[in-house]
Parts: sequence; C-alpha cells; structure tokens
Amino acid sequence: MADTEFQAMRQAVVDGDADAAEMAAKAAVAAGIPPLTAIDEGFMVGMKEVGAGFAAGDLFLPDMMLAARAMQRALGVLEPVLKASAIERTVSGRVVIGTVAGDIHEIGKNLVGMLLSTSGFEVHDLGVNVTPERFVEGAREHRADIVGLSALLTTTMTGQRTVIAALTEAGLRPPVKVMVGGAPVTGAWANEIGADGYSEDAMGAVELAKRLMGAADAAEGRSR
Ligand code: B12
Repeated sequence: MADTEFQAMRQAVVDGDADAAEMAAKAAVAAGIPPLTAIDEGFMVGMKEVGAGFAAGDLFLPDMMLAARAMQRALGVLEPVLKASAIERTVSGRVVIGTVAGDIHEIGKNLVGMLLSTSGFEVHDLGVNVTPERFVEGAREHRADIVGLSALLTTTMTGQRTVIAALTEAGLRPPVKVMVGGAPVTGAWANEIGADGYSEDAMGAVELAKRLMGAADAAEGRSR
C-alpha cells in the first residue's frame, strides 16, 4: 500500500504539482507513514529525479522551481507532525544555520533546521545567500555552539571555507563548531576545509550535532 503513496509523493514533485504534493503528504500522515520516511522515500526521490533531468537538459529552471514549491507545500503539512512527535524538550545546544553567499537553495537547510529544533536544539536560521560577516554576527548574537553551513552548488561550496576562516578570524573558533552539508559536499571536502563535521542528510545532521555538543562538553569538562 505504501508503495502507491510513495509513488504519488514522487510524482507530485516531478510534476511540480503543489496541490498533489499537499494531498500526498496528507495521505501519508493519514496512513501513519512517519514524516521522515515520506520525505526520504517519497518527495526526495522526486526531487533527485528533477535534479537529474535538469542536469541532462531534459528539464529547465521553471521545472526545478515548481518541484521546489511542491516539496515545500508537502513539508508544510509534515512539519507540524514532526514537531508533535518531538520528544526531547530540553535545549541540547544552540545552532545558527544558513545557506552560504551566492546560493539560494533552502529546502535541505530548512529540513536540517526543522529536525534539529524538534530534537531539542535552539535553531536560528539566517536564511539564504548569507555572507561570512552575517554568519559571524549571527554566531555572536545567538551565542552559537554550532554553525551549520549549507551549499548546493559546486561554485558556492567554497563559501563554506570562507565562513570557517571568518569565524576563526573573529576568534569564535574554537569554541564554535562548524558542520557542513548540501548535495555536492562530501566528508573529504569537510576535512579539507577544516570543518568539524559533515552529514549527507538531516537525520545524520542531528546525530552529528549531538556528537559535536558532546565533544564541546568534554573539552570544557562538564556534562549535560
Ligand atoms: C530545487 C532546486 C532548485 C530551486 C531551489 C528552490 C529553493 N527554494 O530552495 C531553484 C529553482 C531556485 C534552483 C536554482 C538553481 N539551481 Co538548483 N536545484 C534544485 C534541486 C532540484 C533540488 C535541491 C533540493 O531542494 N533538494 C532537496 C533537499 C531536501 O535536499 P538537499 O538540499 O540536498 O539537502 C539535504 C542534504 O544535502 C543535507 N544538507 C543540506 N544542507 C545541509 C546543511 C548542513 C549543515 C548539513 C549537516 C546537512 C545539510 O541534508 C538535507 C536533507 O536530507 C537540485 C538537485 C539536487 N539533486 O540536489 C538542483 C541543483 C542543486 N541546482 C543546480 C543549479 C545549477 C541551479 C542554478 C545555478 C540553475 C540556474 N541555471 O540558474 C540555480 C542557482 C540559484 C542560486 N544562486 O542558488 C545544480 C547544481 C549543480 C552543481 N554541481 O553546482 C543541481 C544539482 C541540479 C543539477 N543536477 O544540475 N535550484
């Protein structure tokens, strides 16, 4: 049964049909499919397909825009369900997150932020196209434990390195930890630019953030 539902989710994104995406998300909730499963096995599959179609020249920018709109509509339905299932209420740490300068992709960053906040982190989202200066300011202002940097383009990935340098230059690193992610980002890249961690998806980002908080606690000799 779930197969048909996942298929409907995938198709709604591929068709860029926001109404169908909303309906598919509601059907998933009604069928008791966990929101993250719906995202990973349904909507994300469609998103990857659209990305591949664009890369192959079969689909165009408006197709990606419609797919994004459909996915966002679905996430709007799934977010309250995710929030309702949040168990940990204590603040596990403060995260400042954003998409680096020159890059306006936000869906993955939003998903990571959403999951961190339902896992007990205090999340401050600086949005998209965020300059290194703004990351430094945000980290100071919100007394960040972790700064999360999203980049979806090979041309903007290098911006992650620039932000790390800016945080270091501002004397914030350490203690602030930096985690990086986004479709073109890899563990090797994270190592190369001196990030504290990388995750390929939102669930992994939560685990990573918890690990980074543990490392911070150990360094300061306290326990949470
Ligand atoms: C939707 C989309 C768009 C939408 C974005 C809408 C929006 N509001 O976000 C629009 C239409 C605006 C767009 C524009 C462009 N796009 Co675009 N886009 C995509 C697409 C199809 C999906 C991205 C997405 O939302 N995925 C769903 C989310 C949930 O996944 P995700 O972002 O990867 O995030 C997950 C992980 O990466 C990770 N993660 C993400 N961030 C972070 C952060 C941290 C800290 C951590 C730990 C983890 C983490 O966790 C997330 C959840 O699992 C991708 C294809 C793809 N395969 O990625 C192309 C893609 C990224 N786009 C691409 C391109 C080329 C462009 C444009 C340059 C096109 C153009 N000619 O104008 C512009 C650039 C605009 C700009 N300056 O940023 C290329 C990039 C190629 C490259 N190697 O650089 C891709 C790969 C398509 C392709 N195959 O060619 N795009």
